[in-house]
Order: sequence, then structure tokens, then C-alpha cells
Amino acid sequence: MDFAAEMKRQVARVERGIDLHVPRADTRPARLHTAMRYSLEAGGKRLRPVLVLAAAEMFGVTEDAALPAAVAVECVHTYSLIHDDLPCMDNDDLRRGRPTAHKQFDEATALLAGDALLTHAFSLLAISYDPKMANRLVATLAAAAGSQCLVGGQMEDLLAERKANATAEDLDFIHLNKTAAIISASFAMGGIVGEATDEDLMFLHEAGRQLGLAFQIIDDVLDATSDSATLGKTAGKDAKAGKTTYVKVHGLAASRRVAEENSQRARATLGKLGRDSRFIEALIDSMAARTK
Ligand code: GRG
Repeated sequence: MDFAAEMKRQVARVERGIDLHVPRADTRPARLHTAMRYSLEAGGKRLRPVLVLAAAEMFGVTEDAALPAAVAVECVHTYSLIHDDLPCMDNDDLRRGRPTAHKQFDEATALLAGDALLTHAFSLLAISYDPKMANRLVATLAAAAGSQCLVGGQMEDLLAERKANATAEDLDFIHLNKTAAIISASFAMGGIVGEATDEDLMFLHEAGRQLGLAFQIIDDVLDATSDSATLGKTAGKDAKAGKTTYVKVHGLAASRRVAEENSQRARATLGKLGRDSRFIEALIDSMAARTK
């Protein structure tokens, strides 16, 4: 398998899906829809939607049945980035190599664009699948995006910034909820579209948690070792903000080791499905070796 070619194909599918399933920029109010598309179309690695498509393909879904689910996940992810960049949160001005949404437009427009992307994700699931499948997809994505996962992880992250003695356990909680939950939901949503068994969904969730942890640890390593031009977002922010990161708590070498261990665990968990997981395994390797 040619991993680079396959990744390119999957990313192109995601981008076509975004174009197809998100209102056009000139839909009234055009400023809002332009802002939604501005952030969505800025690129990014498209990891989460590609995981949805690739997981669905493992279960025999080769046509575009999983595309609305993939776009829904990317809408939720993009909303979280827009809100995270706002002055009341991380106050950042660079994202995906472009000015952040509130810099390009204004704070109120960025806030509304994030709100609208979040809502659109669930609308897309509800209208694109039969009621039973839609229900399972909505429940899975809502759980991962809600107060006990993404939003809760973000809350704990903000709280940890204010306390001097955030622990390794606090950090694991933040990583598992802020980052790994949506990655885990991406795998599971692909499995749901592919009508995976409950046992297989459990393996998909588990592999997603393991990949999510590895991904966030690498993110911490890159923040400490790379530069803004390469990352397309501000580098060195964590140390500057005195943030408790994996690198701060465990050091660079141990962080890299734990990331590698979690990547290997994710590959082993996927192996339990007994399906062709070569593309996803190569994707896991490429995420472990990524430079942005
Ligand atoms: C505001 C509810 C709310 C949540 C914000 C996503 C997030 C939570 C914060 C962004 C900052 C951050 C380091 C989050 C951890 C997850 C992460 C590494 C996000 C960036 O994902 P990538 O690298 O981004 O896949 P691209 O742009 O490539 O899609």
C-alpha cells in the first residue's frame, strides 16, 4: 500500500465532503457562513475525518456513506479550535497557518461560527442516516464533545493553568478528554457506519484513546521543540504560559517513549479486529513521526 497516495485520496474525499455538506459561503448571513468555511477550509491534517472514513472502510464501507459522519467530526473539531483561540481562552492569532477566526473577522463572528459548526455537525448526522444509526452517531459524538470529555477537558486545562501543582494525573485527565475522546469517537463512528459489533466498537474506542494520548503527547513535544512557521500555530506557548504539559512533567525523552508506547498499543488493539488495518496503522506511524 502506498500510504502517501492513500492519505491524499482520503483527505481529498474529506475536502469534497466539506464542500458538499456545509452551507455555501454566500448563504445568508454570508459573514457567518464565510467564517465557518474560512476555518474549515484552512486545511489542517484532517486526522479525525480520515479516521472515520478509514475505520468505516475496514468494515466494508467503500462508498461515501461515512462522509457526513467524517464532516461532522471535522466541524466539531474546527469549532473547538476556533473557540480555543479566542481571547477568553488561549488568545491566539495563528491557526492552520492563517490568522485565527477572531483576528480575520471579529470575536463575535468567531464565537458564532464555532457555535454554528457545532450545531451543524449534529444536524448533518440527523439528516444523513437512518434514525437508528443517526441516534448512535449523535450519542457518540455528543458524548465525546460534551461536558465530560472535550468541554470538560478544556475546563480542566484552564483550571490547571491557574494552579501551581497540576499533577501527572490531572494531565492524563486533560489529554484523555480534550484530545483523545474525539479521536476515539472518530474511530467508533466509522465502525457504527460499518455496523461493527459492540465488541469491535469497544476495540475501536480503545485504539482511539491510545492514539489520542500519543497524538497529544507529540503535540506537547512539538510545542516545545518546533517553530510557528512549521506548525502553522504559535509554538512554545505551553512553556511561556507555564502550562503543565507532558514534556514539563516527564521530560522530552520519556514523552517520546510514552507516545511511541501508546502508538504501538493502538496498533495492537486494532489488530484484535482481525481486519485489514494497514492504512490506519501507517497513519498511526505517520502521526508519531509528524513534524506539525
Ligand atoms: C474550546 C471546547 C473547546 C475545546 C478546545 C481542541 C482544543 C480544545 C484546544 C486546541 C488546543 C489543543 C492543543 C488541543 C489538543 C488537541 C489538538 C492537538 C488539537 C489540534 O489538532 P490537530 O493538530 O489540528 O489535528 P489540525 O489543525 O491539523 O486539524
